[in-house]
Amino acid sequence: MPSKVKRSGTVALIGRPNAGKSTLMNHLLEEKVAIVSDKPQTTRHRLVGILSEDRGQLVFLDTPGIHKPAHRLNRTMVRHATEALREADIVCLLVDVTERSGAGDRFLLELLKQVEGPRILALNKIDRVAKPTLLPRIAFYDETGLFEEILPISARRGDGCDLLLSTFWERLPEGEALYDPELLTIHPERFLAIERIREKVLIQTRGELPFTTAVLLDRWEEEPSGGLVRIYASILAERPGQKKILIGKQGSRIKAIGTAARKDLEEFLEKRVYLDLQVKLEPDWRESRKVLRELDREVDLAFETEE
Ligand SMILES: Nc1nc2c(ncn2[C@@H]2O[C@H](COP(=O)(O)OP(=O)(O)OP(=O)(O)O)[C@@H](O)[C@H]2O)c(=O)[nH]1
Ligand SMILES: [Mg+2]
Repeated sequence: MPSKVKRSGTVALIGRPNAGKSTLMNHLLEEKVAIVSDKPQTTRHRLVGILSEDRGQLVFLDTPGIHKPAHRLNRTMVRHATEALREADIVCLLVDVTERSGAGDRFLLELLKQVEGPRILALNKIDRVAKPTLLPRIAFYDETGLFEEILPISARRGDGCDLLLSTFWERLPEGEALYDPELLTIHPERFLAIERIREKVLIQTRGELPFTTAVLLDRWEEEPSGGLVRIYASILAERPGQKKILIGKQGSRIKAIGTAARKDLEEFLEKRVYLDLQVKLEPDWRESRKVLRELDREVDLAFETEE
């Protein structure tokens, strides 16, 4: 009997910062690949998440939120997103329905006009608004004529996500898997580990620090027995005041970050973890080619930081 035709391709998750792209990817994969926080500009690279089933392979491209870039770091972030948008077989725009639409959304709609493949709109965070408020939103996007489907979802709770997933599968091109079906992602464990540390920094600093921190891996040592891994990393602060916030009173904040990160990493790596975190002052690191290159080193992406 001839084997059934398989489908395989990429779906780019695009949107403004904080729209819920990473939450959606993790939910659809049923695994945490991307870190999530309530601060905008959490995702800084193009992240690959792979969903393999008998019917084929769906490869998600989670992207940084599209915004007006003010630093070299941000220009690279936005470039990762626009490249994913152009390369993907399907583009899914996520819109946070709790936010008013504005110039940023109009810019995204303009970008979407350049896309040749199917465009899907996911109106996210419907758990936070009353249903009738969605209707004018749906009508507005419908009138643009850009979208094959407009689906209200809650990436956090999962509402509407099954339907969204079938919408993707139906539109995927025919073809063989792009990646080994055993893989969940293509990023190295080390990159995913330092991202998890950065997530704890974002969570623990809440309203006090915006998105100006980065985590650099200094050393990663595994014991030959494999039971323990020693991770040495630096948290970068742009200004002395930020360094103080990160360290906290008598080191309380950095200690809390370290404890939360170590617990998370032990579960993730399934090993005992010794974690050494240092806070380093690195003024203007968002403009520094050297720092940005170092940050990119672990991601294992083909992209280069902007020269
Ligand atoms: N109430 C609610 N919150 C959500 C939903 N989806 C995501 N969030 C929250 O929105 C915030 C941002 O989520 P992320 O997944 O990090 O958003 P993102 O689009 O990846 O953001 P960037 O990477 O910064 O561009 C987090 O606090 C999420 O928990 C949702 O469906 N409902
Ligand atoms: Mg994200």
